[in-house]
Amino acid sequence: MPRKSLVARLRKGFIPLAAAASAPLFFAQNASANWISTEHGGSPNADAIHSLYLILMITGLVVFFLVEGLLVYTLWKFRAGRGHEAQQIHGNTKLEIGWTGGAAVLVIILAVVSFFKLGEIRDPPNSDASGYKTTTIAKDPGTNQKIPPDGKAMHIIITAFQYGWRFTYDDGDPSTPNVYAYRDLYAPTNTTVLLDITSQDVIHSWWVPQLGGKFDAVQGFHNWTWFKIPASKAGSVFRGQCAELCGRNHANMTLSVHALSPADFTKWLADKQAQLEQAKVEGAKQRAVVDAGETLK
Ligand SMILES: [Cu+2]
Repeated sequence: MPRKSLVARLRKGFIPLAAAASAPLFFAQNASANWISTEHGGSPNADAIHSLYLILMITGLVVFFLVEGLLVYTLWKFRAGRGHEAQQIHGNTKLEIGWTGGAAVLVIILAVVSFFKLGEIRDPPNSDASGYKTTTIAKDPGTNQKIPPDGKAMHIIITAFQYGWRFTYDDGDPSTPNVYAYRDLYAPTNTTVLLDITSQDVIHSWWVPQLGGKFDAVQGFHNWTWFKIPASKAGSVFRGQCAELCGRNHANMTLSVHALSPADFTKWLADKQAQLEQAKVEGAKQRAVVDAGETLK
């Protein structure tokens, strides 16, 4: 086979091959997220991440089109033509100082804007008066914990494990048992929820894109973050996924955050509490059977 036709064939085959390889991406909606920016809408920290992302991306695009546009213009303007060669231009001190200084100023501006935005992303606001009842949070020194200005929030302990999530609703009262749930986290709107993230085995990572950034779950260590779902999102479900490869079932380590109005949440919590109490009673009955020496059916 002549060499030329092989190259031509490869070239011909490349486009359909590339198209076929990238086509599945269009069906993986979660992989494409928001197409060009981050997911948001469930919590002010996610919104702040999104707006910072847009500021950086738009600035980057403006610089890109400015530089590439100037390059294309220069290629066209100083090109070779009939009767003259392409112009060869070397060195322009003013211009070089200009674009070096300009780029440095731009980087400084972006850094300052990012630091201002960091507060919105990291610092939890106060709960609303219409939110679910909050408890005073005792600050955990030696961690990255941030607490709202009034020191109050709802406290949920997230324990990741191979392969799931346990959510413990800490009511701040050591004399009553805490309600807990797996995989589905129910949360009240208008309420600042502080998340205390840890793991009971390997490293996992908490990530619900619409509710904010990603946080590692590490055994023996506590990572803190927060969310505050607006009232308009009551009834919404936010999907999440472990974002740290943690073993063979990592892909199945999904979770859902269900937003409920504070009234609905109070009801949910009471129902869950009753279910757990009932399970304890049933457990005690089964234990009594075993203790009596009978066989469990
Ligand atoms: Cu995982």
